[in-house]
Amino acid sequence: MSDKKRILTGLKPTGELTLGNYIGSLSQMIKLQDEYDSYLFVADLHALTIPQNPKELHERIRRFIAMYIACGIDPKKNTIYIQSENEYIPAMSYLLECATYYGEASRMIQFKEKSKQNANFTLGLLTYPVLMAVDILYCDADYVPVGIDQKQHVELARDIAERFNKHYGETFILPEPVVSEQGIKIKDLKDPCKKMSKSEENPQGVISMFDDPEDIKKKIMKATTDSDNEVRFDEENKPGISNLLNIASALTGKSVEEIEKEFIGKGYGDFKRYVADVTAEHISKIQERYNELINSKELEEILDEGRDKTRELAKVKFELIKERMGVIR
Ligand code: LTN
Repeated sequence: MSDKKRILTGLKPTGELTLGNYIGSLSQMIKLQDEYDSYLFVADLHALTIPQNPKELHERIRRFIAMYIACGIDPKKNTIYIQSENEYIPAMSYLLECATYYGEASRMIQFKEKSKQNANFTLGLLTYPVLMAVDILYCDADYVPVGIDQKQHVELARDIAERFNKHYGETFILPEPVVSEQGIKIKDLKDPCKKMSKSEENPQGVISMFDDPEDIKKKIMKATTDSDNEVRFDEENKPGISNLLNIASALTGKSVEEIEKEFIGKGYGDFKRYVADVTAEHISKIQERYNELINSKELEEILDEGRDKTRELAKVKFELIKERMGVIR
C-alpha cells in the first residue's frame, strides 16, 4: 500500500472540455498526481440528475476519459474509472441517504438553484450530494480538489461521515475540500471579463479541446483586445491581452514577463499569431494522443483496471457499512 495521502475528484460528463478547463483545473490535477495517490473518475450517475440524451452521454463518458489522459493525466499515477461501473456506489448511497437529513440535502445551494430552474426536478437532484459523499468516503479520500461551487457538497460528506462515525463507530475518514485559489482563470476570447465556459452560446470566444487547429488559430486572431498595441500584462485595463499572455505562458512554460519582452516594439498582429500558433500546436498534439486512445485496447485496459480495483475497495466498505447498520443476515 502506498503511504501517500489520497486525493479524489469526479468530473461530470456534461458540456465539452475547453482550453479553460485544461489550463485552469486539469493542470492542477496533473501537478498533484506526483505527490498523491490520485483517484479520478467520470461521475456519469451524477449527470443523470438532469435530463440527458442517452447516446450522447454514452459517447461523452469515453471522450472525457480519453481527453483527460491525452492532456497528461497519467494512468500509472491515477486510478481512473467510470462511476456507474461500480455498483457498490449507488448501493452505499441508499444506506447513507438513511443517515442524511432531508433538511441538510434540501439546503444545498446547487439543489435550490437547479430545482428552481425545472419544476419537474427528480429525486436524484436531491440525493446528488449523498451519492457524492459515497464517491469520496468509500475509498477513504483525504483531499478532494473541487471548484468553489462543490465545496459545500464536500463539507456535507464530512458531516455525514462524522455523524456516522459517532453513531455507528469509526467507519470513514473525514475528507477535506481543496479549492484552488491561485489557478489561472482563462477568460472568454470575445468577452475577456468573463470566464471561458463550456456552456457559453457564442463559440467564437471559447476554445474546445476538440476544435480543429485551424479554427483555434482563427478564434485567437479574432480575440477582443484593446487599441494601444502594446503587449503588456494589465488585467484591469488590458483584459484581452492579459488573457492571451496567460494562455501563452501556461502552454509554453515561459513566464509572462519573458513573453512581454519578446514582443517589445512589435504589434498585436505578431503577438496574436504567436499565441495562435502555440495554442494550435499544443492542442493538436493532445488531439493526436486522443485519437490514438479513443478506440484503443489501452483505454479498455485502463478502465478495466480502475473498475476492478475500486469495486474491491468499495465492496469492503459496503459490507462494513451494512454490518455497522445491522443489515446483515
Ligand atoms: N459534483 C461534481 C462531480 C463529482 C465529484 C464527486 C467531485 C461527483 N462526485 C466526488 C469530487 C468528488 C461536479 O459537478 N463537478
